[in-house]
Amino acid sequence: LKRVADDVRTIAEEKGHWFPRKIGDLDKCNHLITKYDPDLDEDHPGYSDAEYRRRRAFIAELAFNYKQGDALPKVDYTHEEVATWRQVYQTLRGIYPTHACRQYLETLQLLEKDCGYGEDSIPQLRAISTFLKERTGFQLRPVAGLLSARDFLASLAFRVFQCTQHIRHSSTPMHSPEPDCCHELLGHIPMLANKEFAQFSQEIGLASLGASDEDIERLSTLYWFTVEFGLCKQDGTVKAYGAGLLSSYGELMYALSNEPEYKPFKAEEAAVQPYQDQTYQPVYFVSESFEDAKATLRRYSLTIQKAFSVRYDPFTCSMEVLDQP
Ligand code: HBI
Ligand code: FE
Repeated sequence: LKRVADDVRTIAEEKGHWFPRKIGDLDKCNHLITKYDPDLDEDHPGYSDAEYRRRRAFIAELAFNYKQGDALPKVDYTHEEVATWRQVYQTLRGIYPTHACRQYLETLQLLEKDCGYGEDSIPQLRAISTFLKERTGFQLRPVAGLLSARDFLASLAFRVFQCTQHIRHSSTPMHSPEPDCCHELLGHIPMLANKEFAQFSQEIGLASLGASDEDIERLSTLYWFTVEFGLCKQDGTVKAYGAGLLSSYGELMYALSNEPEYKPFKAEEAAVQPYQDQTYQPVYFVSESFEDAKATLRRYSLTIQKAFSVRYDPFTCSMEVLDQP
């Protein structure tokens, strides 16, 4: 039942990489990276917990069976899972007012008011997807774990966010080596509910379609230092807008302390900066403002060289491919 990450190489590669042309093609953008899988990684906190692994397999199966357009699966979370969520929610919620950017705080409040966000239950993807669709046109689809950068970025081009539905192991509520619902729902969703942010997320996605492996690597590194670990200046202080920070109490405190190195955000530099996925980042990029981060990312996306350009048609949920040789 395991989907092993494999680098699919086809004859199409000679003409450029395959990419999804219509939203239903996202059913094929399902290549998982098994680096942090609880069944395969001995260092995963759930590795020696058979019950946790059974639960993970059950939730993974919901994602494997999902087809574009299906109703999003609901998960009946256990007491233990909700207790982990509560601990994460309470701890992080307390520092958001001082550590999170304004845009994040605004949409988090809306999610609390209109979308069941709170410490007492784990919000369901179905309700969140409906909420997002009304606000920014983004929708969710369930995914079993860490996706290949190419597949993950391609989904963004369709304003689809691939979202895990399981929760981290209860022994490590403040840390997860892989994405889980705390990371997605507290880190990514509030930002995707912001119109500006939704737009540049889609633009990174559009730039990735059919791009070379080297460009995918640069785009995903840029994604890492912005969407995941970005900081920006606001009212004279530095605030977090990156999802990896907003879903990790320890790293959020650290990132806004005087320990790490700050660099002014420049896309060309961030796109090739080596990064850390095992521990806190030694370097963060700080943009002059949220708007500046957006404009800089957009400018960079437009520099990616391809033999064609794409435009998303929201009426048919498909890509128009232009200037194809
Ligand atoms: N997969 N499920 C999932 N969630 C992410 O946030 C994610 C991913 N794959 C790659 C990725 N993020 C990024 O770090 C970039 O490589 C695009
Ligand atoms: Fe993420």
